[in-house]
Amino acid sequence: HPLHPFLVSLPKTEHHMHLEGSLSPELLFRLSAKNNIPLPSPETDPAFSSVESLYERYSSFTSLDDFLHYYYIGFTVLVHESDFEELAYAYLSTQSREANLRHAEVFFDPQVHIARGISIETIVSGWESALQKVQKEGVDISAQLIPCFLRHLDVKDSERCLSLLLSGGFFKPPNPAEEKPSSRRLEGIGLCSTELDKPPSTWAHIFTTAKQAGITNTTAHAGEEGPAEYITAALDDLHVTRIDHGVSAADDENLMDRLAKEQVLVTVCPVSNVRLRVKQKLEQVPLRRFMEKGVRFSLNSDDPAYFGGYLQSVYCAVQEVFGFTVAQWAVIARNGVEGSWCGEERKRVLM
Ligand code: ES4
Ligand code: ZN
Repeated sequence: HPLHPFLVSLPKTEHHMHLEGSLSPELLFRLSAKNNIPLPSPETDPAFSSVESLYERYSSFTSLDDFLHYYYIGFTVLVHESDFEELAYAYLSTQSREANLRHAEVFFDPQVHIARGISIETIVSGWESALQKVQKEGVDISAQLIPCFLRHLDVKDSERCLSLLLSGGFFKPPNPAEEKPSSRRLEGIGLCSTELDKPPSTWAHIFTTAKQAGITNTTAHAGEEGPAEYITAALDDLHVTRIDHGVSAADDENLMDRLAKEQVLVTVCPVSNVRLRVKQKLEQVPLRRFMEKGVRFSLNSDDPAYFGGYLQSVYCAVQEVFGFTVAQWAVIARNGVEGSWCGEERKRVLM
């Protein structure tokens, strides 16, 4: 494509990538061996016969829950701080070089790790080491880690997790004298996993408690498999400042107006939507409607190791189908910076 070199060099932000979703089958098998963590036997599930057969299985997910089954098996091999560091380093280092990624906000699911006896500190420390290593190599990238509460577990589990996050001081600057935007170990919270029959209102008190504790950056997966009503509920009941996925918004004209008026950033994951059969084809992801309506969106890879590609391949797939102009790409890039949680100083550098 004639715009290909432009699209590669375009400075990018990514706001919707799950750290555990960057665990490749290669690293899954390697960590399984290193940490002595058995995977399902090939007799139980032939997908685990080889790296190739696992990739093959990943290419035919039938739903969000079908994917989440494999995604949570992947978690089991992540044990040591160095495992999380390796995972984070691979993402930050590769994406800054391959896609000119300049700012990343990366999700993780603490509840599943806590249930396995892995502390939040282990994950956050591994992440911080990886970011420092990449920055020491001279890469100009900023990045934040965002814990997500999980809807497939009882909300009481989210309550326990929030308590651990707050008592662990993760939302405070390591040095209180240095309080400024983006100086905390964790910069916000999210909500993800299964969406159907899990209305956002169930998590309202979690988000209220978080706000009272000074957490202002909040987001939720809404309108992926769920209806537009769940997006409205996330805005009204959780008071989130961002919406993850949000593709169902296109079914509700009033909601589209509201998202545009309130300048809510929608973190769209077009390739993920096709892989999880939220949409049959890329063409059906409502990017053109969003663009025409002035609904701000960023483009994201979601779970790149599971959905067939990292951020650059998402940009290329979108360009192939939607054929945006250079001016439209500039709008997408600018909205991504505007909607980031990196603080005004960093935003000025990225603009
Ligand atoms: C996710 Cl694609 C998707 N949707 C909801 N929750 C998730 N967690 C990881 N990937
Ligand atoms: Zn997601």
